[in-house]
Amino acid sequence: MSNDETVATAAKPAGHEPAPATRPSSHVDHLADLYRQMFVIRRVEEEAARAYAQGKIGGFLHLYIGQEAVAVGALSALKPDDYVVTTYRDHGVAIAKGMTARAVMAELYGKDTGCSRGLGGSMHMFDKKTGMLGGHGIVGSHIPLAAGAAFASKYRADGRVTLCFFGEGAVSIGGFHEGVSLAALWKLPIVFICENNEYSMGTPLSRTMSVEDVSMKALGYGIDRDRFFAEDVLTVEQRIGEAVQRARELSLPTLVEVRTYRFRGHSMSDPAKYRTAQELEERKKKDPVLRARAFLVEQGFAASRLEELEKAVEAEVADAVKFAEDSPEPDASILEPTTYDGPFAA
Ligand SMILES: Cc1ncc(C[n+]2csc(CCOP(=O)(O)OP(=O)(O)O)c2C)c(N)n1
Repeated sequence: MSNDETVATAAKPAGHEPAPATRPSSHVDHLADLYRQMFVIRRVEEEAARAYAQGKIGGFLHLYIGQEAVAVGALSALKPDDYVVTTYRDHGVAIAKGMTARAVMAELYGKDTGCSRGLGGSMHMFDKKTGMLGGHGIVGSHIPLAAGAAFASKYRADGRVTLCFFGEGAVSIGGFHEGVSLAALWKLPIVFICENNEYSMGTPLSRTMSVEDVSMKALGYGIDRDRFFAEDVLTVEQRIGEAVQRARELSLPTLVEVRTYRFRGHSMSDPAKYRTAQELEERKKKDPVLRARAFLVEQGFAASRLEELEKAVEAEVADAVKFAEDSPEPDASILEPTTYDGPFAA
């Protein structure tokens, strides 16, 4: 299957044009910004893995390393006040949605300065300000929630679009079908993005689904679909952008299957023995972060600017780690108002 694989949809039956060979400088600057975001995510997670190994981060830690082009490309197609809902593999989406490396790292460390005041940890990145509606730990459970957010937007006519990310493991779960069914029925402004990274924990897709083309599920609900590889962040931005436009302008949902690959285990405790070293090495050759970097160089982005950009990212990430380490633990008194007397208390 090539990187340009295109699935014809009712809204766009024609094939997609390949990206132009050279781009004007504003496009190069745009690519540089996408690369910067991916590099921040990569470096934040590498530092998180190190801190986890040192026992500074507890609980689960599901890394997004290898999948960065999906979050960064997709969220680049959104407006700032649009909504996003995702799974426990949420650090990349959180940063791409505009959350700071500090807020994410401090949450990972369980500190009071984290986005959820250290109470949520890795799987519960949440930030009302940026429209980041989580971070959800139960596979597929957030898909109806995302449909609900999109319903609210339609009801209020606020023009917002919701992006909902999930893994291919969620597609056989009831919540997926409930969410997609309602979105189709009520014509909700939402894009369902299945990040097909080939494994649900250690189980390959071929052992969980009779039809391996996840996007085909859209046919059963009469909605548009798309399917492509996510090695090039600009491709992701363009293709998700088409679905976002359909949601915003026509209030129609789309199911998009984005083919990707995670370079680390499912979580930090997974040695990933279900795949060969050779398979991993082959996939690393298509690393979306390195690919964007190489493309920038090819497009004439000055080496000095690249060095400056990468230094700034390193400084931002080092600052986030220091911030998390220096921040206080949440005081135990936070448990009472968040459990009994908070805004949701009876
Ligand atoms: C309802 C439910 N069942 C099982 C689990 C345990 N679990 C956590 S992640 C996961 C695999 C999900 O794989 P996938 O949806 O493909 O996402 P990926 O981890 O590959 O990003 C499972 C079974 C869970 N969290 N929720």
